[in-house]
Amino acid sequence: MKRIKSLNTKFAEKFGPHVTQQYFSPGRINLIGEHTDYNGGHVFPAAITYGTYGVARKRDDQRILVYSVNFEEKGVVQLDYKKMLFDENDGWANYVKGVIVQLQAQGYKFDSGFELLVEGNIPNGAGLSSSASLELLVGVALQDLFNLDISRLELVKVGQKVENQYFGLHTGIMDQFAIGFGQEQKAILLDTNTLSYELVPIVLGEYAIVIMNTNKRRELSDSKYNERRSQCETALKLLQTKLSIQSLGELTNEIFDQNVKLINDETLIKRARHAVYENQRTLKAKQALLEGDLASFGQLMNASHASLKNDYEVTGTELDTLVTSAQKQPGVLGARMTGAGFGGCAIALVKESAISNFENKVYDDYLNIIGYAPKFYVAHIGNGTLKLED
Ligand code: GAF
Repeated sequence: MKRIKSLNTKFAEKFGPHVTQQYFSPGRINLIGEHTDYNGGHVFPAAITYGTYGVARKRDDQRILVYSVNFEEKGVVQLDYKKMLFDENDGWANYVKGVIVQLQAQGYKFDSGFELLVEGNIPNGAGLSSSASLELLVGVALQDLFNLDISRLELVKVGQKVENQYFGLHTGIMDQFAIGFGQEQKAILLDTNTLSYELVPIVLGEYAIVIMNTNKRRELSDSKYNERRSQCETALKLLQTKLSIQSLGELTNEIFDQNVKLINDETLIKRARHAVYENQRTLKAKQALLEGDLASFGQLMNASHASLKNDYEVTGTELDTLVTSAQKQPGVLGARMTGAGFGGCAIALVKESAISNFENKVYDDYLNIIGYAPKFYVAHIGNGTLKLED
């Protein structure tokens, strides 16, 4: 494989010629089911073929040396098992530390240092989960190098804990799960309440999923994300004064509507309504995909975006501009933002023969309104994190 060869060459330049192990960890898109994963609802993501590559080897001493081709300016970052606290100066390498800290907390031992070189081709900060991709890459590499007896699900949870405890971002488990368990041409319907999941074939016939990148840098998104989560938790507590439920994901739209008065705050009602309705839409979307009813799937995508815009308020001008333009183009069945929102990417279900016209038209609309260009990628659905054989 050409890429492995070039990564090994870069590894040898940085660390000397050694026998190495190679890994790949994908990014993800979410087809539908947004901001439902911390509300006990369903999500419907898939791993994509963009991702993070890693080359690693164990050292004979205790030194940890890591290098990212994407952050060359950082050079080789030296880490120390005894100094694993977050340090802004370490930049991307904090993810490596976060994974080590979580694994150590669970009793896993590292009997030596290691070298790791990574290179990713997930568009940066685009909401396609470059961070979860890196977390799983590091987790799987360490599992392999140090023969750690840890299951894939535990590694997925380690990744989530890195976000929650190391970085203080109260995310759900969707991203790490999609990246850890993804399969070629399959979407994952995950019940975040039980962690049971179903792999659903993505059969799109003459249609394709086009990823549209706003190229908007995500600002303040972390605090807004955490705020949305705590608003949902407050709404849940108010509903629990009468309903015996553990999460918003247990509610049907009808039961929510009948009890909505328990939530005495307009903003909280909107947040909870999104979580409940989006969960129901996700279940319908999975059924539509299974039945090959792409028209209904597209309608559900459109409804999802409207709810994320009006009730959850996580879209913003850039995502709305892309999605509004996308939805009115010929050959489009539906479009919506994907991921956390506040910038990042949207996806559209587009007839393959119409893609080039679609991209031109959406590009022009976006440039006219926003003042800078968006970017497009056709999504290919690939496998979860794995060790590569050369
Ligand atoms: C981010 C989070 F990491 C996920 O857990 C999920 O909540 C998503 O935003 C929104 O659906 O990607």
